[in-house]
Amino acid sequence: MTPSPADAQSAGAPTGATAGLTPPDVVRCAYAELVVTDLEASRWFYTGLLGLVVTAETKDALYLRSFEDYLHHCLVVRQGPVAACAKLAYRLRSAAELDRAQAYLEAVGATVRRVPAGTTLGIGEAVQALDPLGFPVEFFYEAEHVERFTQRYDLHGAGAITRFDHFNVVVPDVPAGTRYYQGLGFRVSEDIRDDEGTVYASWLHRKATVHDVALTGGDGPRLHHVAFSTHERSQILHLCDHLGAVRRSDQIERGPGRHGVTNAFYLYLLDPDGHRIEIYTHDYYTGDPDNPLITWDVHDNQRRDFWGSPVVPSWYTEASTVLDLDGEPVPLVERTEQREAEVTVGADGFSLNRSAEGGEGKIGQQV
Ligand code: 4SX
Ligand code: FE2
Ligand code: CA
Repeated sequence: MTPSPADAQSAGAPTGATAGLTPPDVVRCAYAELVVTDLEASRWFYTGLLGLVVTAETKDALYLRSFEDYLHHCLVVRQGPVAACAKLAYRLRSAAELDRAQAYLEAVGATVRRVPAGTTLGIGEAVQALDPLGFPVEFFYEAEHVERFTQRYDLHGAGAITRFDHFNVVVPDVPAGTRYYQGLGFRVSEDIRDDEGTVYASWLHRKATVHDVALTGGDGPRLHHVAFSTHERSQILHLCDHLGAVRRSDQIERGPGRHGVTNAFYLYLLDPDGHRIEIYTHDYYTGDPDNPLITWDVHDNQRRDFWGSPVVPSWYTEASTVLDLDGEPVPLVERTEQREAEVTVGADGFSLNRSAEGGEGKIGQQV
């Protein structure tokens, strides 16, 4: 961990097309829409295992919320021909921000459309766009309020999901993606770099947690994962036990562990279509205006797992296709810069723990 470059937060100052425009006031990441190929298999995963609450259900979709949600949903799971991500939605501070969102996205060259209330069940008027990074995004304020189940402990299972936490997206050019989100008013909390100036990943936030969105370097646009938070680590461990008990431990992709970046306790699951779902807890408060940026060296073996556990190769290579506003897959752009899994020997777990001593990584000794 080294101090960050002093200019890291100012890099997103609006220039060119957005000069003079005020970006929309984004409160937080709010919900994702995933296309799945077997709704019944997904129903088991999202309600039977994760315990998400069904707010509404149609012939081909489930509208799900976590125990703290009072908005209609934080996840839509919709049946379709091919597994994909159909939407990443952000909540605005008021309905007046819709015009700002539309103007801003048009200025950065996005394909934008304004949709009336009810276009998505439970959601008011919205601005939808294929953003400059190639992702289907939505900005909304109005949404249907439903009962908040915070204290319905009679309904909380041992693995209760409290909140929606973040999106993680794969983009070929992390600095360009970071500048785009900074222009939208997001602040960088952490990143992963090397000495030659290559940026491998960055984490950006609007709400006072480490992130609402993270950018992972790779062929993109693709969705890397969506993350839900629990109150406690024990709830994450229970989900592992639950999967073991039903002989579905193969749906555990990575973890449980402690992230270096964000400090969060984590678990990555694969839903029945291979969409990656992270369960996350214990990151830290970032709401002060001078929250310090943390930069990790890509060779620091504790950056992605604080205990030095290897990252499985699939975590670096696999991600979900994203759809454009017409439901067509968005073509991939290859990453031209170095890839993290290549510069860290093997997939991971082989790099330096104590770089000052020039020592060997803990697992490299064993092969
Ligand atoms: O793998 S990392 O420790 O870099 C990491 C990945 C940290 C926080 C996250 O939410 C994540 O997905
Ligand atoms: Fe994450
Ligand atoms: Ca490594």
